[in-house]
Amino acid sequence: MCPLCEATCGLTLTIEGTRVTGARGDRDDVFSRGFVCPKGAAFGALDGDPDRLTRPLVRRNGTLQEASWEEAFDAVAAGIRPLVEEHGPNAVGVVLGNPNVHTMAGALYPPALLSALGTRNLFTASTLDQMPKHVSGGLLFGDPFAIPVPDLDRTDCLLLLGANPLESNGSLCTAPDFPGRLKALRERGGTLTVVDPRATRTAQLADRHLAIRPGADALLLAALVHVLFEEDLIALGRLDVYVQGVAQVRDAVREFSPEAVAAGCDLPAAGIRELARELAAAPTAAVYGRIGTCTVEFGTLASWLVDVLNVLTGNLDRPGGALFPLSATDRAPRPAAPGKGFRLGRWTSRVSGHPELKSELPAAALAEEIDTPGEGRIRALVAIAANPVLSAPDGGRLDAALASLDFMVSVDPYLNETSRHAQVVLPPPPPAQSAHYDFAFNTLAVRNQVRYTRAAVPLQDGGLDECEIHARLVLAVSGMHGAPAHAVDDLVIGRTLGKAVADPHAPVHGRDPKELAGLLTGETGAERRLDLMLRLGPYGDGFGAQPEGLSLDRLLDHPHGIDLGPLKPRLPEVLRTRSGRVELLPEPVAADLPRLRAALDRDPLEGLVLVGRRHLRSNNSWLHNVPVLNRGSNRCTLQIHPEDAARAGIADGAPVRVKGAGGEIEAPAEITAAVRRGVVSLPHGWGHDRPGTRTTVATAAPGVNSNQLLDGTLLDPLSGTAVLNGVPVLLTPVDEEATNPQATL
Ligand SMILES: Nc1nc2c(c(=O)[nH]1)N[C@H]1C(S)=C(S)[C@@H](COP(=O)(O)OP(=O)(O)OC[C@H]3O[C@@H](n4cnc5c(=O)[nH]c(N)nc54)[C@H](O)[C@@H]3O)O[C@H]1N2
Ligand SMILES: Nc1nc2c(c(=O)[nH]1)N[C@H]1C(S)=C(S)[C@@H](COP(=O)(O)OP(=O)(O)OC[C@H]3O[C@@H](n4cnc5c(=O)[nH]c(N)nc54)[C@H](O)[C@@H]3O)O[C@H]1N2
Ligand code: SF4
Ligand SMILES: [Mo]
Repeated sequence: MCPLCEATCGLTLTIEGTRVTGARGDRDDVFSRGFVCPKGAAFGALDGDPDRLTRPLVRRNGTLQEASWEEAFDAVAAGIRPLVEEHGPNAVGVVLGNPNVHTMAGALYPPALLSALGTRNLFTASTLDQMPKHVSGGLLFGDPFAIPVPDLDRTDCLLLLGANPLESNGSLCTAPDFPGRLKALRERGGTLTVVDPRATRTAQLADRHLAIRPGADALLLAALVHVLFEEDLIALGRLDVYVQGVAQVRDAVREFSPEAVAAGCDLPAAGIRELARELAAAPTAAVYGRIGTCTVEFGTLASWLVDVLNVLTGNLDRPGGALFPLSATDRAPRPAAPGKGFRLGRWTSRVSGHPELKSELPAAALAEEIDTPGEGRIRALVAIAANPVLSAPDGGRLDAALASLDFMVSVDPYLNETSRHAQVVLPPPPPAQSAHYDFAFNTLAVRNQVRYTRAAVPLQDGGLDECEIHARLVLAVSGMHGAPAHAVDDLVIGRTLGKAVADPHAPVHGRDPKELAGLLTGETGAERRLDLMLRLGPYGDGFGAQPEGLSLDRLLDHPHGIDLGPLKPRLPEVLRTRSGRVELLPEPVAADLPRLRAALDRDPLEGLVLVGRRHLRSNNSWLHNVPVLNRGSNRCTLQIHPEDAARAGIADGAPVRVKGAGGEIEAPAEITAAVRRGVVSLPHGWGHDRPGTRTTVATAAPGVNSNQLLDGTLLDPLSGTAVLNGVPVLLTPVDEEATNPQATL
């Protein structure tokens, strides 16, 4: 299984000895059916990258040196425990990066790590990404993981905002061959509308491309809702009995007429009305918003409005609309009942008072939590699969903050911009040497299915499976340093079974947990846990209650996976709100709406704003070290519209100085009408020119870090998500600076 993006394609590898010499799409895979993209095809080169660390590193006399695993974990225990004992649990921060959703270890062990540490200082990539969707799902449905997925294969009408699946291969919508699925939508007569300030490859595929002003999606979406009410197009259908707050939403969007938002969006009012009518009239329709609607000023409001539109058009939870997947390791469905609801801000961050979300604090606040003196300061950091020096705002400040820590441990295969600060680096083996199961993405997939593969290549001498690395890390930071790794798994298994046998809805109610634990199969702790989750899950064998049901053994008999069918309606059983209904206008959202109303009266910015972009052969900050992926069109250029370039006196290819609140960087201009006027675009994840790293290829063509333009203060307040798109910047042509320092735009 390819671990490189959310599409989760099955791969067929060619292996010579222990080396992966080829990778192609697995034609028999029940879900991806042979699809592969250039990244997946480069799996062998990535897997065999000579810059990958193969041994742990421990800092001695200031330099990182290879060490044994025993020495490395001893150093972790010695580095962390005394700090916790002296300064309390919050002295240790935890940073979880994106690849944790692609590894089994990242799904299974961080909860144990966090409970062992007891820290409130958790930072993840979610607050640079999808936290607004969690907040919206949490408030509307009572469960932050209840994220509706557009039913790509059956919808008649797709409104896609701020996503570019032709480059990203999709996000919060796991769909191998997303491009093919969009083409199929058009071929069966469906319509595709893309909202994006850039004329992306996805936009080029659409019936309609709306080149919106960055940051204005919440205005556009509010206007669509407005039209539905104004023109009497609300049709909840079977949702009617499950939804409360419809009339309140009508009042809330009263001021957001298409005419009122047209200037802010820079879109014609008539087109907005037409789009609303089309959504309402389509037999089925799905609204789907991603990065460009999340990492913006009104990220949560936009994410909420996406869900509201799906509800008001009756498309939530119906085939062809937006549905909740049911993955094989989800909790088995049970009778609907009111839940506990979702609360935000149960505590706040120390320095800026940012509210907690899902027990996390904003990634943009990590640096200040380290470098601001005082009680409760972060003194040690555990970073797992994270490169926040490049991926979070103001990498320069974070870089300095990391250097000031008393202790840091990184679980990372590379010595890069972030891990170079660690006292201990624990490198996981390459993906071919790791088992793979998509715990996260199966809950976001356009089709229910389940696939598991064991490591394709045996673990090489000296390597340690990432699950074992995580387990031993948990033991090292708790009082159990030196205990066998399986102790962590045994603990989790015991606890889960204890709960299951006490649960009257569980198939194992009343049975003996020890007996059940003895029935688990699997060669590793992680496999036994997977077996447990599958057997207790919605398709499971219930330890004998459903003899035909799923178990690890059954799954191993199907190396290309098992198809579990199309998505099905799940309301009301998914709801966990206190009311037991969809709460359409949650109080925190209502309280944030005045901010959006104020935007109606705001004059659009005169100058330029920055947006990001992704390239098919890139992946955040860490694929630039693979030669076949780091060349050709995959370059760190500043895209600018020809008219804006002419006004600023910028020539194609010439270096441009870009200034933002957090700093300035220099990148070559790429003049292209693919970005709208008033917008410039830089990709993120570049800037590999810091000393002390070991990424030879990336360092040779380093690019610049777009996040250096941010100072970390711009956040979507409800979700703590950094504003990464629609950020004001100033440009100066570098060549002209000497003669005319005022030539800025
Ligand atoms: N300006 C701007 N900034 C952005 C974004 C944007 O659109 N614009 N996007 C944001 C988004 S959506 C995200 S998700 C974040 C991502 O930001 P991060 O979570 O920091 O992720 P990556 O840049 O992917 O870095 C991942 C790290 O994991 C390591 N790694 C790779 N494979 C493994 C593995 O198997 N195990 C372990 N332990 N480590 C591994 C890599 O070497 C790298 O150090 O960036 C965000 N930053
Ligand atoms: N090739 C590749 N694939 C990846 C990744 C990668 O780095 N490279 N990263 C992975 C990760 S971690 C994630 S989260 C996903 C993200 O997957 P997507 O959400 O599809 O992300 P992007 O490709 O960045 O597309 C975001 C689009 O939003 C547009 N945009 C910017 N500002 C606005 C705005 O204000 N409004 C609107 N409507 N649009 C706006 C941008 O121009 C861009 O085209 O991709 C994943 N897949
Ligand atoms: S689309 Fe994503 S999962 Fe599929 S091969 Fe490409 S990188 Fe891998
Ligand atoms: Mo992401």
